[in-house]
Amino acid sequence: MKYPTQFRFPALVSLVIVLTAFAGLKVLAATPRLTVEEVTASKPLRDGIDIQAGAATIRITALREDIVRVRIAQGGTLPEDASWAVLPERREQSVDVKPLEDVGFVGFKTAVLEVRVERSPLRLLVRDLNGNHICNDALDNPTEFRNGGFEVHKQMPTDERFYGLGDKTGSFDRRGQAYELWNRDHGVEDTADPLYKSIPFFMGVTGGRSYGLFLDNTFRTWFDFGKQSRDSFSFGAEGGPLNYYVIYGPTPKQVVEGYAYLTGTPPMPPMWALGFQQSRYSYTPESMLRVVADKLRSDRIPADAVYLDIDYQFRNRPFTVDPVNFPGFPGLVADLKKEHLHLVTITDLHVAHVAGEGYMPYETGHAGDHFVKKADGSEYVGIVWPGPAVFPDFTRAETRKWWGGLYAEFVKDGVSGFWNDMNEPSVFDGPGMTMPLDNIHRIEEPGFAPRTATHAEIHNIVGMQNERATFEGLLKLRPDERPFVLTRATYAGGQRFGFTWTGDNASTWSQLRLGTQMLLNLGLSGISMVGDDIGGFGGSAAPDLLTRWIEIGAFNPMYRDHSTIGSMPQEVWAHGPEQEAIRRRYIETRYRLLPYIYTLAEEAHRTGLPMVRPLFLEFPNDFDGVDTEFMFGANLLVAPPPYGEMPEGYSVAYPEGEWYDFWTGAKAVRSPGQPSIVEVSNTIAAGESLSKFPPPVVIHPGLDTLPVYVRAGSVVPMQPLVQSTDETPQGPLELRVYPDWPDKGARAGRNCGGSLYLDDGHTFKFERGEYLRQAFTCQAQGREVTVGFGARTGSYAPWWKMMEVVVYGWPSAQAVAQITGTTDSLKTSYDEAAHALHIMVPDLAGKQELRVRE
Ligand code: MIG
Repeated sequence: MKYPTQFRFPALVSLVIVLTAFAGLKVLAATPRLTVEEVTASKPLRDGIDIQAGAATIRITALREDIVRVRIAQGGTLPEDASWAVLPERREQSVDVKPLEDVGFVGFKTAVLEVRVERSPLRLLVRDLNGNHICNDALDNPTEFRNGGFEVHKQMPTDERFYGLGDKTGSFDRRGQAYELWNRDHGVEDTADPLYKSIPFFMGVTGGRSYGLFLDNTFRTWFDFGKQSRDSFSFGAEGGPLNYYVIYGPTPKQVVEGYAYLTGTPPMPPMWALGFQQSRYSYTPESMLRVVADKLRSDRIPADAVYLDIDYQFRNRPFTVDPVNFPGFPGLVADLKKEHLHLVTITDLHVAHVAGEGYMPYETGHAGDHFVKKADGSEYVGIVWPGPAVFPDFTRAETRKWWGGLYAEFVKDGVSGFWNDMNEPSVFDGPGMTMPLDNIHRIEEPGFAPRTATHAEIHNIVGMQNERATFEGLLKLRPDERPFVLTRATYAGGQRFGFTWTGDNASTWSQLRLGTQMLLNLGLSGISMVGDDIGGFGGSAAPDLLTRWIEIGAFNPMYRDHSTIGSMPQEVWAHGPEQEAIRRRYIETRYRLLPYIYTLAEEAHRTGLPMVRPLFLEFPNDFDGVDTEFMFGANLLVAPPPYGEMPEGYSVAYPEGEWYDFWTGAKAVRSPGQPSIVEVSNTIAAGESLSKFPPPVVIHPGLDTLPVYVRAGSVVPMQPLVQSTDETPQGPLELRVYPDWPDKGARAGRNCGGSLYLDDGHTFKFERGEYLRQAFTCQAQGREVTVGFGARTGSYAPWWKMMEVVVYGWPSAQAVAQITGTTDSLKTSYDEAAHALHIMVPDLAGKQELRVRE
């Protein structure tokens, strides 16, 4: 896409000098072009294969049975094996393979994959052991180096769908779209590209098989999923190594897990970061923030954090506080703490270029030689919020250490979290709104050979290394507190350092819808801790829009209301008591669900599985196109109106199995043989009429109802309402049991279950055993439900003394509940409207069983 159309070389490996002339003007460049066309020699390795293709060198290795790494170089040696994204210990890991050799191909087999390199023309085929296509080079000229970069073409089956690539817009399924990866400060729009993040990882899903492909290259890269060609997709980079990983599923969850294996998982967040957060660009002077904090409390809007944007600073200079508008900053932080509100402040990376005024970030940064240089070696100065500014050279370990130290005073004042904005980096007067591509960065970093690098190479990782510097600095300043860092720009692997949001969206219904797609694809790209600006950043949210957004955001990983300066107020109470009451109810639900949500955050930390998931992640055989509904964890299905502003009803695409309405406890109305819209459109043959299907159930949720369903076969832990995560819940832990009642004739319903994870919510004691983990099961049979309590592990003491088990789908008030092995019947109560049987049990921490029968 970046280059003139290719002509093919009939020859074998050919190093061709192409003289490119532009529009009949003078010859501009002599461009070496290398196509990799034939295996000329090969040598099996313990863990892969080395291949010579004329002048080109190829090494393919198996890091795991299901992860293959491909490296291709134009010359005789492979480039340095260093990465900002892939953990060093993963790159050192590999497995033994079985070599393959045949007249037509060379390659190897792992326990699950076959890697074939066809000799001539040279093509790389990755297949499963049944010979199914996983990811194959295109027939035509699959690998090509040119203009200092490269492009790779792969076959694209007609039914392959593509997901991932981080925060890209355009469409949920990337097929038919082309994207550029180049971190850019640009507002979110339906098709805006590139945006703030570069995650060169995608997932291909075909039928029941999926794989991931991660191109670990920090230069400007691009991905074309069939915009230019009907039967092949392609990716490439402007420079840097041709180095990619193929991660086999076959399930999408295995792909996500494999990608997390390579690039890491999110840290365990402080629990408060999962609470409700109120932000706005323009909480200044400090009295404004106090009003917001007081109002959150007096209106009983549960909340955990408030934010200060750039205007709390003195002349927008990072690490300063405006003495006029914020005269008593430590006092402000302390007062907020008394109200159980954490303060997050913005600290942009652009250090004001002010010498001789005692502005320490500049003085110490300059003295320590910490700033990015121009090509001529002088300090680069660009205009951003503070005016002329310099930029820390975050690819130096020393510079990151210095940057981390800048937080000392804010940390001492009690600021809880930090927000790294503008780190694409955004430069108002720079070429393309960033710094010149020939600016000089220094790589002085464990695992890398020390060298200088151009901005063209480093650009896409500036945000990630900024976020990392903040994260590591906070860890050093507060070794036993989990950092909270919020970054706008990042690169693959950035999930290891904290949270991100989707940037400057706008207050429109279409952006509410787009936000869900962006969060889903970010989650598939390893970036689990995500949110969008609730209510929209740009523009002013209409009352109903803000309400819906607050409803949906309750089921997103990060839950932050944020808006721009000069827009209408967008706080929860902004549109009067009626709207506020609805909004409060959803924020309360968020807090009631915290045990479930925190358990999801721990799962993300442990496995890399995202908290919000597209339906196909949980139900891989179907629903890969559904992009308005999503799963919050494995058990909750959130089905917002697809077009919020339209009054028409809609039909929910229910995945297989039974579903309960989360709000009413009723079984979702979907009689057997009643397919959803998606099923109808997937199963109906051309020319067939829809009338052979019963009409789908159409729902008309009012503004106060966000349809949320619970998967039959799940146990969802909840807690009594609190106003912040500082508050210890009073009362029992609630365990909502949604049995999967057996079909008529079947002996027993499917097993069901759930889990609970808890710890102190802010230290690292969980790594030393101070956590609480428990698994639950449930089984329904006849008129009987058995709830299993697994043996609890970890030494963290629970806040509850009792558990309230709520069995949904229970037919009547008649019930006998007993803990197996005891003869006492427990007291039960019946909620007829919800068909829910409530049973109070003591805290069951050992391996125990609760039996309920009619
Ligand atoms: O050029 O700091 O995305 O959240 O409020 C705008 C002011 C700079 C962009 C961020 C937005 C933030 C705003 N910032």
